[in-house]
Amino acid sequence: MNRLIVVSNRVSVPKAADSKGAQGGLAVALAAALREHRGIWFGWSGNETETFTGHLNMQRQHGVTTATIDLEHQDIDEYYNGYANRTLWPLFHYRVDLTEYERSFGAGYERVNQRFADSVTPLVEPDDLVWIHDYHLLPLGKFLRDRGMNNRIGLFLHIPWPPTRLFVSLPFHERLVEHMLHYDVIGFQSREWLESFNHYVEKELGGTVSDDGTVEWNGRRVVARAFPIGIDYAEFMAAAESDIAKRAFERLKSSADGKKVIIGVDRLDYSKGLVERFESYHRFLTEHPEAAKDVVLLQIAPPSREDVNTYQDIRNTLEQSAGHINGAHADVDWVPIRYVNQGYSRAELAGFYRASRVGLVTPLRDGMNLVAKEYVAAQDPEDPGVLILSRFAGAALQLAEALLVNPHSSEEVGDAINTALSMPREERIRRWQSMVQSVRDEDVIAWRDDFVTALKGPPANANPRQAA
Ligand code: ADQ
Repeated sequence: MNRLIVVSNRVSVPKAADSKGAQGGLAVALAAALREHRGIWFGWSGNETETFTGHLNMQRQHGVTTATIDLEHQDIDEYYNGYANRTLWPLFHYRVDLTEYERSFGAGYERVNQRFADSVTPLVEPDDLVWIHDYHLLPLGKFLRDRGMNNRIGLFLHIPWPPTRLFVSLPFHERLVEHMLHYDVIGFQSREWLESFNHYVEKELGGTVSDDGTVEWNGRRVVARAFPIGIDYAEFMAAAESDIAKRAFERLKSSADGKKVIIGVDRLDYSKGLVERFESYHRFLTEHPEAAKDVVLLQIAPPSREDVNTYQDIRNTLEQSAGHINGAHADVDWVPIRYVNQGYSRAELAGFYRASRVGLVTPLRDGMNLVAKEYVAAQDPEDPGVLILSRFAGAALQLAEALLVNPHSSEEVGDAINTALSMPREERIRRWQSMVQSVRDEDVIAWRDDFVTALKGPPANANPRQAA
Protein backbone atom coordinates (compact mmCIF):
# COMPACT_ATOMS: atom_id res chain seq x y z
CA MET A 1 0.00 0.00 0.00
CA ASN A 2 1.32 3.45 -0.88
CA ARG A 3 2.12 5.69 2.05
CA LEU A 4 0.06 8.85 2.29
CA ILE A 5 1.60 12.24 3.00
CA VAL A 6 -1.01 14.79 4.02
CA VAL A 7 -0.08 18.46 3.96
CA SER A 8 -2.32 21.15 5.41
CA ASN A 9 -1.85 24.53 7.04
CA ARG A 10 -2.33 23.09 10.51
CA VAL A 11 -2.04 19.54 11.78
CA SER A 12 -4.77 18.37 14.11
CA VAL A 13 -4.86 14.76 15.19
CA PRO A 14 -8.25 14.32 16.86
CA LYS A 15 -8.79 13.69 20.51
CA ALA A 16 -11.73 11.74 21.89
CA ALA A 17 -15.18 12.62 20.53
CA ASP A 18 -16.37 14.06 23.80
CA SER A 19 -13.54 16.53 24.32
CA LYS A 20 -14.18 20.27 24.02
CA GLY A 21 -13.42 22.10 20.79
CA ALA A 22 -14.31 21.99 17.12
CA GLN A 23 -12.66 18.69 16.19
CA GLY A 24 -14.27 17.90 12.87
CA GLY A 25 -14.86 14.63 11.04
CA LEU A 26 -12.20 15.64 8.53
CA ALA A 27 -9.41 15.31 11.08
CA VAL A 28 -10.81 11.96 12.18
CA ALA A 29 -10.97 10.62 8.61
CA LEU A 30 -7.53 11.84 7.66
CA ALA A 31 -5.99 10.48 10.85
CA ALA A 32 -7.60 7.08 10.19
CA ALA A 33 -6.21 7.04 6.63
CA LEU A 34 -2.78 8.00 7.90
CA ARG A 35 -2.82 5.16 10.42
CA GLU A 36 -3.82 2.71 7.70
CA HIS A 37 -1.26 3.98 5.18
CA ARG A 38 1.53 4.51 7.76
CA GLY A 39 1.77 8.07 6.52
CA ILE A 40 2.86 11.46 7.79
CA TRP A 41 0.81 14.60 8.41
CA PHE A 42 2.80 17.77 7.76
CA GLY A 43 1.92 21.39 8.54
CA TRP A 44 2.60 24.54 10.54
CA SER A 45 2.86 23.99 14.29
CA GLY A 46 0.88 27.16 15.03
CA ASN A 47 3.98 28.49 16.80
CA GLU A 48 5.98 31.58 16.01
CA THR A 49 9.78 31.54 15.95
CA GLU A 50 12.20 34.47 15.86
CA THR A 51 14.07 33.25 12.78
CA PHE A 52 12.88 30.49 10.48
CA THR A 53 15.09 27.41 10.77
CA GLY A 54 13.04 24.75 8.96
CA HIS A 55 13.53 22.47 11.97
CA LEU A 56 11.10 19.55 11.67
CA ASN A 57 9.35 18.56 14.85
CA MET A 58 8.42 14.89 14.35
CA GLN A 59 5.96 13.35 16.79
CA ARG A 60 3.77 10.34 17.22
CA GLN A 61 0.25 11.47 18.23
CA HIS A 62 -2.53 8.92 18.76
CA GLY A 63 -0.93 6.52 16.27
CA VAL A 64 -0.20 9.15 13.61
CA THR A 65 3.23 10.53 12.69
CA THR A 66 3.16 14.31 12.47
CA ALA A 67 5.84 16.70 11.25
CA THR A 68 5.53 20.40 11.93
CA ILE A 69 7.55 23.57 11.44
CA ASP A 70 7.41 26.92 13.21
CA LEU A 71 6.97 30.12 11.19
CA GLU A 72 8.34 33.65 11.63
CA HIS A 73 6.14 36.56 12.64
CA GLN A 74 6.31 38.03 9.13
CA ASP A 75 5.33 34.66 7.61
CA ILE A 76 2.26 34.41 9.80
CA ASP A 77 1.34 37.99 9.05
CA GLU A 78 1.69 37.80 5.29
CA TYR A 79 0.86 34.18 4.50
CA TYR A 80 -1.78 33.25 7.07
CA ASN A 81 -3.42 36.48 8.26
CA GLY A 82 -2.56 38.16 4.96
CA TYR A 83 -2.90 36.29 1.68
CA ALA A 84 -4.85 33.29 2.99
CA ASN A 85 -7.36 35.07 5.21
CA ARG A 86 -7.46 38.66 3.89
CA THR A 87 -7.13 37.92 0.17
CA LEU A 88 -8.11 34.39 -0.86
CA TRP A 89 -10.77 33.66 1.77
CA PRO A 90 -12.94 36.74 1.04
CA LEU A 91 -12.36 36.58 -2.72
CA PHE A 92 -13.21 32.88 -2.93
CA HIS A 93 -16.39 33.60 -0.93
CA TYR A 94 -17.35 36.25 -3.52
CA ARG A 95 -16.55 39.16 -1.16
CA VAL A 96 -14.46 41.37 -3.41
CA ASP A 97 -15.48 44.26 -1.14
CA LEU A 98 -13.53 42.69 1.76
CA THR A 99 -10.57 41.44 -0.29
CA GLU A 100 -7.20 43.07 0.37
CA TYR A 101 -4.66 42.97 -2.42
CA GLU A 102 -1.22 43.63 -0.93
CA ARG A 103 1.90 42.58 -2.84
CA SER A 104 3.66 41.71 0.39
CA PHE A 105 0.89 39.17 1.15
CA GLY A 106 1.43 37.41 -2.19
CA ALA A 107 5.19 37.36 -1.67
CA GLY A 108 4.82 36.00 1.88
CA TYR A 109 2.37 33.35 0.66
CA GLU A 110 4.81 32.05 -1.95
CA ARG A 111 7.70 32.24 0.51
CA VAL A 112 5.89 30.06 3.04
CA ASN A 113 4.77 27.63 0.33
CA GLN A 114 8.45 27.37 -0.73
CA ARG A 115 9.35 26.71 2.90
CA PHE A 116 6.71 24.00 3.09
CA ALA A 117 8.14 22.48 -0.11
CA ASP A 118 11.68 22.49 1.32
CA SER A 119 10.50 20.77 4.49
CA VAL A 120 8.15 18.23 2.89
CA THR A 121 10.51 17.07 0.09
CA PRO A 122 12.92 15.04 2.27
CA LEU A 123 9.96 13.26 3.93
CA VAL A 124 8.57 11.90 0.66
CA GLU A 125 9.58 8.51 -0.76
CA PRO A 126 9.10 7.62 -4.46
CA ASP A 127 5.80 5.71 -4.13
CA ASP A 128 4.13 8.01 -1.63
CA LEU A 129 0.85 9.71 -2.49
CA VAL A 130 0.90 13.39 -1.56
CA TRP A 131 -2.43 15.01 -0.63
CA ILE A 132 -2.46 18.76 -0.11
CA HIS A 133 -5.36 20.60 1.51
CA ASP A 134 -6.96 23.94 0.93
CA TYR A 135 -6.42 27.53 -0.09
CA HIS A 136 -3.36 28.10 2.08
CA LEU A 137 -1.29 25.83 -0.16
CA LEU A 138 -2.52 26.23 -3.75
CA PRO A 139 0.93 26.59 -5.37
CA LEU A 140 2.67 23.91 -3.31
CA GLY A 141 2.37 21.25 -6.06
CA LYS A 142 4.46 23.36 -8.44
CA PHE A 143 7.11 24.02 -5.82
CA LEU A 144 7.36 20.28 -5.10
CA ARG A 145 7.73 19.56 -8.85
CA ASP A 146 10.52 22.18 -8.94
CA ARG A 147 12.35 20.03 -6.41
CA GLY A 148 12.12 17.01 -8.71
CA MET A 149 9.14 15.32 -7.10
CA ASN A 150 7.42 12.99 -9.59
CA ASN A 151 4.96 11.46 -7.14
CA ARG A 152 1.23 11.63 -7.59
CA ILE A 153 0.21 14.92 -5.95
CA GLY A 154 -3.38 16.00 -5.36
CA LEU A 155 -5.08 19.10 -3.99
CA PHE A 156 -8.47 19.33 -2.34
CA LEU A 157 -10.01 22.78 -2.00
CA HIS A 158 -12.41 23.00 0.95
CA ILE A 159 -13.85 26.38 -0.03
CA PRO A 160 -15.65 27.62 -3.18
CA TRP A 161 -13.88 28.57 -6.39
CA PRO A 162 -15.11 32.01 -7.49
CA PRO A 163 -16.55 32.91 -10.90
CA THR A 164 -13.94 34.03 -13.44
CA ARG A 165 -15.16 37.64 -13.41
CA LEU A 166 -14.36 37.89 -9.71
CA PHE A 167 -11.24 35.75 -9.75
CA VAL A 168 -9.49 37.95 -12.33
CA SER A 169 -9.47 40.79 -9.79
CA LEU A 170 -6.60 38.92 -8.13
CA PRO A 171 -3.25 40.27 -9.28
CA PHE A 172 -1.14 37.47 -10.83
CA HIS A 173 -4.19 35.18 -11.06
CA GLU A 174 -2.67 33.33 -14.04
CA ARG A 175 0.41 32.50 -12.04
CA LEU A 176 -1.61 31.00 -9.20
CA VAL A 177 -3.65 28.72 -11.49
CA GLU A 178 -0.65 27.77 -13.61
CA HIS A 179 1.02 26.62 -10.42
CA MET A 180 -2.07 24.58 -9.57
CA LEU A 181 -1.93 22.83 -12.92
CA HIS A 182 1.09 20.89 -11.66
CA TYR A 183 -1.14 18.62 -9.58
CA ASP A 184 -2.39 15.28 -10.87
CA VAL A 185 -5.81 15.67 -9.25
CA ILE A 186 -7.67 18.77 -8.09
CA GLY A 187 -10.82 18.20 -6.04
CA PHE A 188 -13.64 20.65 -5.40
CA GLN A 189 -16.60 20.42 -3.05
CA SER A 190 -19.26 20.80 -5.73
CA ARG A 191 -19.90 20.92 -9.46
CA GLU A 192 -20.47 24.64 -9.26
CA TRP A 193 -16.95 25.42 -8.04
CA LEU A 194 -15.49 22.91 -10.50
CA GLU A 195 -17.31 24.61 -13.38
CA SER A 196 -15.94 28.01 -12.37
CA PHE A 197 -12.41 26.62 -12.28
CA ASN A 198 -12.78 24.94 -15.67
CA HIS A 199 -14.26 28.11 -17.13
CA TYR A 200 -11.23 30.08 -15.96
CA VAL A 201 -8.76 27.57 -17.41
CA GLU A 202 -10.52 27.61 -20.77
CA LYS A 203 -11.23 31.33 -21.08
CA GLU A 204 -8.17 32.86 -19.45
CA LEU A 205 -5.42 30.29 -19.98
CA GLY A 206 -6.60 28.73 -23.25
CA GLY A 207 -6.63 25.21 -21.76
CA THR A 208 -9.13 22.49 -22.67
CA VAL A 209 -11.46 20.43 -20.51
CA SER A 210 -12.71 17.01 -21.69
CA ASP A 211 -15.99 15.38 -20.69
CA ASP A 212 -14.18 13.02 -18.35
CA GLY A 213 -12.86 15.99 -16.35
CA THR A 214 -9.32 16.01 -17.71
CA VAL A 215 -7.90 19.50 -17.96
CA GLU A 216 -5.11 19.96 -20.47
CA TRP A 217 -2.87 22.95 -20.55
CA ASN A 218 0.64 23.46 -21.82
CA GLY A 219 1.37 19.72 -22.03
CA ARG A 220 0.04 18.99 -18.57
CA ARG A 221 -2.97 16.80 -17.76
CA VAL A 222 -4.87 17.26 -14.54
CA VAL A 223 -8.01 15.48 -13.38
CA ALA A 224 -10.39 18.11 -11.94
CA ARG A 225 -13.49 16.70 -10.26
CA ALA A 226 -16.08 17.33 -7.57
CA PHE A 227 -15.63 15.25 -4.41
CA PRO A 228 -18.34 16.42 -1.98
CA ILE A 229 -17.10 16.02 1.58
CA GLY A 230 -19.31 14.47 4.27
CA ILE A 231 -19.28 13.97 8.02
CA ASP A 232 -17.92 10.92 9.79
CA TYR A 233 -21.40 9.46 10.15
CA ALA A 234 -20.52 6.43 12.30
CA GLU A 235 -18.34 8.47 14.60
CA PHE A 236 -20.90 11.26 14.86
CA MET A 237 -23.70 8.79 15.64
CA ALA A 238 -21.59 7.22 18.38
CA ALA A 239 -21.10 10.70 19.87
CA ALA A 240 -24.85 11.36 19.46
CA GLU A 241 -25.70 8.27 21.50
CA SER A 242 -23.31 9.07 24.34
CA ASP A 243 -24.40 10.18 27.81
CA ILE A 244 -22.88 13.57 27.14
CA ALA A 245 -25.21 14.03 24.17
CA LYS A 246 -28.22 12.90 26.21
CA ARG A 247 -27.38 15.33 28.99
CA ALA A 248 -26.94 18.17 26.47
CA PHE A 249 -30.32 17.28 24.94
CA GLU A 250 -32.02 17.39 28.35
CA ARG A 251 -30.28 20.59 29.30
CA LEU A 252 -31.48 22.45 26.22
CA LYS A 253 -34.99 20.94 26.31
CA SER A 254 -35.57 21.82 29.93
CA SER A 255 -34.19 25.34 29.61
CA ALA A 256 -36.37 25.94 26.52
CA ASP A 257 -39.34 25.19 28.73
CA GLY A 258 -41.65 23.88 26.01
CA LYS A 259 -40.58 26.40 23.38
CA LYS A 260 -39.32 25.22 19.99
CA VAL A 261 -35.61 25.75 19.55
CA ILE A 262 -34.06 27.04 16.32
CA ILE A 263 -30.34 26.31 16.27
CA GLY A 264 -27.41 27.87 14.41
CA VAL A 265 -23.83 26.59 14.84
CA ASP A 266 -21.06 28.36 12.96
CA ARG A 267 -17.55 29.66 13.26
CA LEU A 268 -17.92 33.41 13.67
CA ASP A 269 -17.22 34.30 10.04
CA TYR A 270 -18.86 36.78 7.66
CA SER A 271 -19.29 34.01 5.06
CA LYS A 272 -21.75 32.26 7.37
CA GLY A 273 -24.38 34.99 6.96
CA LEU A 274 -24.95 35.53 10.68
CA VAL A 275 -25.88 39.21 10.46
CA GLU A 276 -28.41 38.40 7.74
CA ARG A 277 -29.67 35.44 9.81
CA PHE A 278 -30.38 37.63 12.85
CA GLU A 279 -32.12 40.11 10.55
CA SER A 280 -34.29 37.29 9.15
CA TYR A 281 -35.18 36.09 12.62
CA HIS A 282 -36.05 39.65 13.60
CA ARG A 283 -38.35 39.77 10.59
CA PHE A 284 -39.97 36.49 11.60
CA LEU A 285 -40.55 37.78 15.15
CA THR A 286 -42.09 40.97 13.83
CA GLU A 287 -44.28 39.43 11.14
CA HIS A 288 -45.43 36.33 13.00
CA PRO A 289 -45.96 37.58 16.56
CA GLU A 290 -48.39 34.71 17.30
CA ALA A 291 -45.67 32.10 16.60
CA ALA A 292 -42.81 34.16 17.97
CA LYS A 293 -43.40 33.65 21.70
CA ASP A 294 -43.16 29.91 21.24
CA VAL A 295 -39.62 29.86 19.91
CA VAL A 296 -36.08 30.63 20.89
CA LEU A 297 -33.01 30.95 18.67
CA LEU A 298 -29.81 29.41 20.00
CA GLN A 299 -26.85 30.72 18.01
CA ILE A 300 -23.52 29.12 18.88
CA ALA A 301 -20.64 30.99 17.24
CA PRO A 302 -17.10 30.63 18.59
CA PRO A 303 -14.82 33.46 17.39
CA SER A 304 -12.17 32.67 14.77
CA ARG A 305 -9.29 34.55 13.09
CA GLU A 306 -9.41 37.39 15.59
CA ASP A 307 -6.17 38.88 14.23
CA VAL A 308 -8.08 39.96 11.13
CA ASN A 309 -10.06 43.23 11.54
CA THR A 310 -13.10 42.10 9.57
CA TYR A 311 -13.62 39.34 12.12
CA GLN A 312 -13.55 41.82 14.99
CA ASP A 313 -16.04 43.97 13.08
CA ILE A 314 -18.48 41.14 12.52
CA ARG A 315 -18.30 40.16 16.18
CA ASN A 316 -19.21 43.69 17.23
CA THR A 317 -22.01 43.91 14.68
CA LEU A 318 -23.52 40.64 15.86
CA GLU A 319 -23.39 41.60 19.52
CA GLN A 320 -25.21 44.82 18.70
CA SER A 321 -27.75 43.04 16.57
CA ALA A 322 -28.51 40.37 19.21
CA GLY A 323 -28.79 43.10 21.86
CA HIS A 324 -31.11 45.13 19.66
CA ILE A 325 -33.40 42.20 18.83
CA ASN A 326 -33.53 41.02 22.43
CA GLY A 327 -34.17 44.57 23.59
CA ALA A 328 -37.04 44.97 21.13
CA HIS A 329 -38.77 41.62 21.77
CA ALA A 330 -37.74 40.12 25.11
CA ASP A 331 -40.13 39.74 28.02
CA VAL A 332 -39.53 39.02 31.73
CA ASP A 333 -39.60 35.28 31.09
CA TRP A 334 -38.34 35.07 27.50
CA VAL A 335 -35.28 36.12 25.52
CA PRO A 336 -35.60 35.50 21.77
CA ILE A 337 -31.88 35.01 20.99
CA ARG A 338 -29.38 33.08 23.06
CA TYR A 339 -26.10 34.10 21.54
CA VAL A 340 -23.18 31.97 22.75
CA ASN A 341 -19.53 32.43 21.78
CA GLN A 342 -18.02 29.22 23.06
CA GLY A 343 -17.19 25.91 21.39
CA TYR A 344 -18.80 22.60 22.37
CA SER A 345 -17.82 18.99 21.85
CA ARG A 346 -19.40 17.08 19.00
CA ALA A 347 -21.35 14.99 21.50
CA GLU A 348 -22.85 18.10 23.10
CA LEU A 349 -23.61 19.61 19.70
CA ALA A 350 -25.35 16.38 18.68
CA GLY A 351 -27.59 16.67 21.75
CA PHE A 352 -28.36 20.32 21.00
CA TYR A 353 -29.18 19.56 17.35
CA ARG A 354 -31.57 16.80 18.35
CA ALA A 355 -33.33 19.06 20.83
CA SER A 356 -33.91 21.68 18.10
CA ARG A 357 -36.97 21.77 15.85
CA VAL A 358 -35.19 23.85 13.21
CA GLY A 359 -31.58 23.87 11.98
CA LEU A 360 -30.83 27.29 10.51
CA VAL A 361 -27.83 27.08 8.17
CA THR A 362 -27.70 30.18 6.01
CA PRO A 363 -24.17 30.94 4.76
CA LEU A 364 -23.88 33.55 2.02
CA ARG A 365 -21.37 31.21 0.40
CA ASP A 366 -19.87 27.98 1.71
CA GLY A 367 -17.69 25.31 0.10
CA MET A 368 -19.84 22.54 1.61
CA ASN A 369 -21.07 23.15 5.21
CA LEU A 370 -20.88 20.21 7.53
CA VAL A 371 -23.16 21.65 10.21
CA ALA A 372 -26.12 21.05 7.88
CA LYS A 373 -25.18 17.36 7.62
CA GLU A 374 -24.56 17.03 11.35
CA TYR A 375 -27.99 18.52 12.08
CA VAL A 376 -29.66 15.96 9.81
CA ALA A 377 -27.68 13.04 11.28
CA ALA A 378 -28.61 13.97 14.86
CA GLN A 379 -32.41 14.01 14.39
CA ASP A 380 -34.90 11.63 15.99
CA PRO A 381 -36.22 9.47 13.08
CA GLU A 382 -39.73 9.48 14.61
CA ASP A 383 -39.90 13.23 15.10
CA PRO A 384 -37.17 14.95 13.07
CA GLY A 385 -36.59 18.68 12.86
CA VAL A 386 -36.49 20.77 9.69
CA LEU A 387 -33.31 21.97 8.01
CA ILE A 388 -33.38 25.46 6.51
CA LEU A 389 -30.39 25.64 4.19
CA SER A 390 -28.85 28.36 2.05
CA ARG A 391 -28.91 27.54 -1.63
CA PHE A 392 -25.39 29.01 -1.78
CA ALA A 393 -23.82 26.26 0.34
CA GLY A 394 -22.21 23.34 -1.51
CA ALA A 395 -24.36 21.06 0.67
CA ALA A 396 -27.55 22.31 -1.04
CA LEU A 397 -26.84 20.04 -4.02
CA GLN A 398 -27.05 16.92 -1.84
CA LEU A 399 -29.68 18.15 0.64
CA ALA A 400 -32.33 19.19 -1.84
CA GLU A 401 -35.14 18.21 0.58
CA ALA A 402 -34.15 20.94 3.02
CA LEU A 403 -36.09 24.21 2.86
CA LEU A 404 -33.67 25.92 0.48
CA VAL A 405 -33.49 29.69 0.88
CA ASN A 406 -31.76 32.78 -0.39
CA PRO A 407 -29.96 33.98 2.76
CA HIS A 408 -29.88 37.58 1.51
CA SER A 409 -33.67 37.78 1.63
CA SER A 410 -34.83 38.25 5.21
CA GLU A 411 -38.43 37.88 4.04
CA GLU A 412 -37.76 34.51 2.42
CA VAL A 413 -35.82 33.18 5.41
CA GLY A 414 -38.37 34.61 7.86
CA ASP A 415 -41.16 32.83 5.97
CA ALA A 416 -39.15 29.59 5.87
CA ILE A 417 -38.79 29.73 9.66
CA ASN A 418 -42.55 30.03 9.95
CA THR A 419 -43.09 27.14 7.49
CA ALA A 420 -40.58 24.94 9.32
CA LEU A 421 -42.18 25.54 12.72
CA SER A 422 -45.60 24.52 11.48
CA MET A 423 -44.55 21.64 9.21
CA PRO A 424 -46.54 18.43 9.86
CA ARG A 425 -44.66 15.45 11.20
CA GLU A 426 -45.24 13.30 8.06
CA GLU A 427 -43.62 15.91 5.86
CA ARG A 428 -40.74 16.34 8.26
CA ILE A 429 -40.14 12.59 8.24
CA ARG A 430 -40.33 12.36 4.44
CA ARG A 431 -37.83 15.16 3.90
CA TRP A 432 -35.51 13.90 6.61
CA GLN A 433 -35.44 10.32 5.29
CA SER A 434 -34.26 11.45 1.89
CA MET A 435 -31.57 13.69 3.39
CA VAL A 436 -30.22 11.28 5.96
CA GLN A 437 -29.59 8.70 3.27
CA SER A 438 -27.11 10.93 1.49
CA VAL A 439 -25.55 12.09 4.77
CA ARG A 440 -25.01 8.44 5.74
CA ASP A 441 -23.87 7.12 2.35
CA GLU A 442 -21.76 10.06 1.20
CA ASP A 443 -19.75 10.31 4.39
CA VAL A 444 -16.20 11.48 4.95
CA ILE A 445 -14.80 7.96 4.62
CA ALA A 446 -16.36 7.56 1.14
CA TRP A 447 -15.02 11.02 0.24
CA ARG A 448 -11.52 10.21 1.39
CA ASP A 449 -11.43 6.83 -0.35
CA ASP A 450 -12.78 8.35 -3.54
CA PHE A 451 -10.09 11.02 -3.53
CA VAL A 452 -7.28 8.61 -2.70
CA THR A 453 -8.44 6.27 -5.51
CA ALA A 454 -8.39 9.17 -7.97
CA LEU A 455 -4.98 10.17 -6.66
CA LYS A 456 -3.61 6.67 -7.25
CA GLY A 457 -4.95 6.78 -10.84
CA PRO A 458 -2.75 6.30 -13.92
CA PRO A 459 0.42 8.38 -13.85
CA ALA A 460 -0.16 11.61 -15.72
CA ASN A 461 2.67 13.92 -14.83
CA ALA A 462 5.30 11.38 -13.84
CA ASN A 463 8.47 11.36 -15.91
CA PRO A 464 8.87 8.51 -18.46
CA ARG A 465 11.34 6.63 -16.26
CA GLN A 466 8.90 6.41 -13.39
CA ALA A 467 5.86 5.77 -15.56
CA ALA A 468 7.53 2.77 -17.22
P1 ADQ B 1 -15.84 25.59 8.08
O1 ADQ B 1 -15.99 26.92 7.41
O2 ADQ B 1 -15.19 25.63 9.40
O3 ADQ B 1 -15.10 24.55 7.15
P2 ADQ B 1 -18.22 23.72 8.39
O4 ADQ B 1 -18.25 22.85 7.21
O5 ADQ B 1 -19.55 24.20 8.84
O6 ADQ B 1 -17.37 25.04 8.19
O7 ADQ B 1 -17.55 22.90 9.54
C1 ADQ B 1 -17.48 23.38 10.83
C2 ADQ B 1 -17.20 22.24 11.82
O8 ADQ B 1 -16.88 22.84 13.06
C3 ADQ B 1 -18.41 21.36 12.03
O9 ADQ B 1 -18.00 20.04 12.21
C4 ADQ B 1 -19.02 21.93 13.32
O10 ADQ B 1 -19.67 20.99 14.14
C5 ADQ B 1 -17.80 22.45 14.04
N1 ADQ B 1 -18.21 23.60 14.86
C6 ADQ B 1 -18.71 24.77 14.46
N2 ADQ B 1 -19.01 25.54 15.53
C7 ADQ B 1 -18.72 24.82 16.62
C8 ADQ B 1 -18.81 25.04 18.03
N3 ADQ B 1 -19.32 26.14 18.55
N4 ADQ B 1 -18.40 24.06 18.85
C9 ADQ B 1 -17.91 22.93 18.35
N5 ADQ B 1 -17.81 22.66 17.05
C10 ADQ B 1 -18.20 23.59 16.19
C11 ADQ B 1 -14.49 24.55 5.86
C12 ADQ B 1 -15.34 25.10 4.71
C13 ADQ B 1 -16.66 24.34 4.63
C14 ADQ B 1 -16.40 22.84 4.51
C15 ADQ B 1 -15.42 22.36 5.56
C16 ADQ B 1 -14.98 20.92 5.32
O11 ADQ B 1 -15.57 26.50 4.88
O12 ADQ B 1 -17.44 24.79 3.52
O13 ADQ B 1 -17.62 22.14 4.66
O14 ADQ B 1 -14.24 23.17 5.57
O15 ADQ B 1 -14.44 20.75 4.04
